[in-house]
Amino acid sequence: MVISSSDLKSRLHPLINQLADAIITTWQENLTLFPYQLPEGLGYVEGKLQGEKLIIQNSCYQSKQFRKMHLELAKVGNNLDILHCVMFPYPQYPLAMFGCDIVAGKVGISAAIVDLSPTNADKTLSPDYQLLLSNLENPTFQDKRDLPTWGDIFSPFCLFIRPSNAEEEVLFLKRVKDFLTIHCQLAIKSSELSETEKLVYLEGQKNYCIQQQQNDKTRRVLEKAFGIEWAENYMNSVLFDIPSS
Ligand code: BLA
Repeated sequence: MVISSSDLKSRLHPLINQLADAIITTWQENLTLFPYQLPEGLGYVEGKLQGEKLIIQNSCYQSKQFRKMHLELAKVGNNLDILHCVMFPYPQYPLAMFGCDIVAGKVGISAAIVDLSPTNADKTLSPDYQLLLSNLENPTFQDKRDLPTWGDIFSPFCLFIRPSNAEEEVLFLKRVKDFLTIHCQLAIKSSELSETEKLVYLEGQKNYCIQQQQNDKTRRVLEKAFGIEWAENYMNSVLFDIPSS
């Protein structure tokens, strides 16, 4: 049986389902979207090497300010549901990287992370991001998680939690929407940098991708279903492709 994309979405954890809708809606409301062509054969993939079947469903767009806006939904057997989202700005705009990852297991969500990560020379969010983010309501979450060492790319506003209950899931969803809206609004207002400044942001994005590629937890899930080489290629060309210009 061929499982269509809408079927996959409805079979995922409700927070993932709602967040996927919220991301696409926020993009549509704020930006003019154009399709982004992922490498051949990597839009929808199913894999099964050992154990459980992994289904991956990608949606990918671009806009004036963003080279690539990627939303990925994945299901590993009946055990693991995943949402992954990254927005790669064109480096000529002085924008942060939006990133979000949710991992839900049988007993609920184990990891929910969202950040607007700086890619400028001093790896600090610009004052406009800082002001808007500081002005948001900032609820406390009971179970904050520690970042791995490669997570030095994230900003002080990074939220990494294990939601403790349904209320915290809703609060996380709200915070992701707020981060996204701020990001899209700053994107619309941003003007282009000089060639030299652009190179700094390009370097920052490369560093972001290099660090994210070190996430062994992501790599292991992909390797188990598709093999080492496939996982390496997927991490380098779909999840965290290093921009060339
Ligand atoms: C953690 N990511 C994880 C975990 C799994 C995945 C299984 C462990 C969950 C846990 O510790 O509770 C798996 N994530 C995936 C897979 C994909 C994915 C298979 O996206 C894609 C197919 N990861 C991102 C982005 C961020 C991110 C954009 O893709 C942040 C903006 C963060 N994921 C992230 C972090 C961890 C994680 C920080 C915890 C890693 C650790 O504790 O070592």
